[in-house]
Amino acid sequence: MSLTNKDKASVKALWAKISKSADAIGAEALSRMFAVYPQTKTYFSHWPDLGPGSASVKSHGKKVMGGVALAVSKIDDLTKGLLDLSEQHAFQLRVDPANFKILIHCILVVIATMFPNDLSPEAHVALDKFLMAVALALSEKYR
Ligand code: HNI
Repeated sequence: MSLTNKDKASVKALWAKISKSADAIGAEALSRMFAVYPQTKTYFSHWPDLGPGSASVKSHGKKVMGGVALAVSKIDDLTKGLLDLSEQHAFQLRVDPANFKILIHCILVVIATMFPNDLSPEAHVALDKFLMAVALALSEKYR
């Protein structure tokens, strides 16, 4: 399931098109995660407002997509590139890594709804493989 050079090129090409909308993608993906998988809200109970469009959702959506941008830039070695983020989620934030798959699913759904013309089946496969590799890399420090 590792990313081929073709997958990497496809992810980079897609990212070049959609990255200017990264903040909006992040906010929408988080809102969907909270709506569709409400158990994920427990990690954010310290926020004043978890509703869609809230300041917290917007600012955190931006941070998450900053992590995705980092991953795109480290696509050749995601394990190393995301090690600090993995460590933070494992030891400070104590997020169950099963949740990574939930959020990347939401990110994929949001990209599909916002950019239907850019998500050919080939781009979809590459993005899916990339996001799964991101979730795996984020899980590294839990081992
Ligand atoms: Ni996550 C903080 C990236 C999935 C719970 N998260 C961050 C930060 C980044 C980040 C970047 C900010 C770190 C910092 O401030 O230095 N998180 C990512 C990425 C993914 C992800 C790239 C997966 C694609 N995080 C998740 C999931 C959960 C989660 C699935 C829980 C369901 N993350 C958190 C929490 C924080 C956090 C909680 C701290 C937020 C806060 O403001 O308190």
